[in-house]
Amino acid sequence: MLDDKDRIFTNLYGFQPWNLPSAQKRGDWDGTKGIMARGQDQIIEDVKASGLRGRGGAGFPTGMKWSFMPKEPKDGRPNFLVINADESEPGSCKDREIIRHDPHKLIEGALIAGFAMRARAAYIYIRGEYIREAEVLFAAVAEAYDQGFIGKNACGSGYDFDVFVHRGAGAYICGEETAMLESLEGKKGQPRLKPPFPAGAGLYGCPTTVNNVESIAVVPTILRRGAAWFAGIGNPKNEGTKLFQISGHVNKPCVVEDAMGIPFRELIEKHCGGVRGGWDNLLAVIPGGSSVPLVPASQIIDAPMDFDGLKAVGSGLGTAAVIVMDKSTDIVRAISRLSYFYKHESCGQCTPCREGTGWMWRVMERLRTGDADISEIDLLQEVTKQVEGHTICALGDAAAWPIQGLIKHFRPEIERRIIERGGPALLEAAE
Ligand code: L3W
Ligand code: SF4
Repeated sequence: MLDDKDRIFTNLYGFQPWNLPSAQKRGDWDGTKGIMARGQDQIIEDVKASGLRGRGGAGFPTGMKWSFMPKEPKDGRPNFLVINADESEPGSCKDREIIRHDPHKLIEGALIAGFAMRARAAYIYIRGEYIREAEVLFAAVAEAYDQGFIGKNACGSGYDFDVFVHRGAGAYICGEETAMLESLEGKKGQPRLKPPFPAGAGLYGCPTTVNNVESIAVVPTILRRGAAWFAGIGNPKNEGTKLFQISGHVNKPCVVEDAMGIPFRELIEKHCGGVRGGWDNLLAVIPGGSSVPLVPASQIIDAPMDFDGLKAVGSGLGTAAVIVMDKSTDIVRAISRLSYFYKHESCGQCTPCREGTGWMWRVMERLRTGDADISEIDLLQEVTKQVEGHTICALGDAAAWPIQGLIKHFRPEIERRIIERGGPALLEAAE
């Protein structure tokens, strides 16, 4: 579906060095000063026209987000850009590839995005476990400073712009944008209530935009090749190219760039050599990282892999971390494991999440072994509804949705285990 000439991440597999001379041969930092000379408002208009939507999971329109930033500093407060490289969503591993092999796309994007939003600096918050990636990023930032691409008079534009790399310490919740701001400020990484959104009060109370690595890294290419080029790829309201990260029961798991909206079957056939054991062996897919509901085989096969196409089948694109499960999967166990993950990563700040995630995991474990009452399936469903939408951040929703998806699509499998095990209700009935 995507022509090779339309690929943005031409060094995704690291066949060439990541360093500056090699990045420049791939086109990075080419005419950056000229792009900046178009002016801040024009850059934001171009990004809006490209249709780019945030690549960190929520799909919020990037140009619109940038336009929320004040054009003049208020009360002497500078604007900031924060780049979310705390990639921790189970299944997600695309930002890692960008940083490993194409870090200059990210740094150039940081300058252009930061300039457009009148930001004085960008903070790249990188996941603590990404040790080698952080080393590459520190070295690439140093190269960019040495060449005068960032720092004082960046690229000879007359604009001063700093880039700081900040390493996280291993907490999933610090990928939530306001927890990230707390963590950057040196505090415990706990999400803030929104509103105010970061554009109103973000880092140190200053106007801040938080964008995902991929969202920022595609910006220089969009501005070089034109908004219309990017908008011409994919489907309406779901434009552009996208990094898909396909793991699980396919013949060749990979990270690959293709057009938004590519049908699921085509994505898997073209890049992964098909499903392990053939298409009849497909059980279900989690198409967007662990926070989105699973989709059974029959509904995913022809689905367009974009925000709206996956919403239509009751799920979401998320980060496009596609987890493929064949019929050998213990689906109840798989979702129970995710429940454990969310219980473990809850920051504990709000009661429905702190208590609910532990409660949901414990019931999920009983459903896994069959040691539950049939009525607990509905009770669990009810508890997920009490957690969903009643918490400070989206982690509560993320813990609820996979369970809702499991009950919706695999209820007979849950019931089978309880019946075979002779759960409490059945025992009572027999007495
Ligand atoms: C100003 C308004 N700004 C929204 C901004 C907001 C944020 C962005 C999207 O969660 C999801 C989550 C994960 N004025 C605004 C406004 N904004 N309204 O727009 O906001 P929101 O609340 O829709 O989403 P979020 O809180 O950013 C992101 C899901 O993505 N996810 C992925 C997680 C990915 C990772 C990773 O490893 N990269 O953790 C997968 O599904 O669960 O639902 O910037 O401030 N009126
Ligand atoms: Fe913390 Fe969970 Fe509340 Fe988010 S929903 S703030 S992770 S307790």
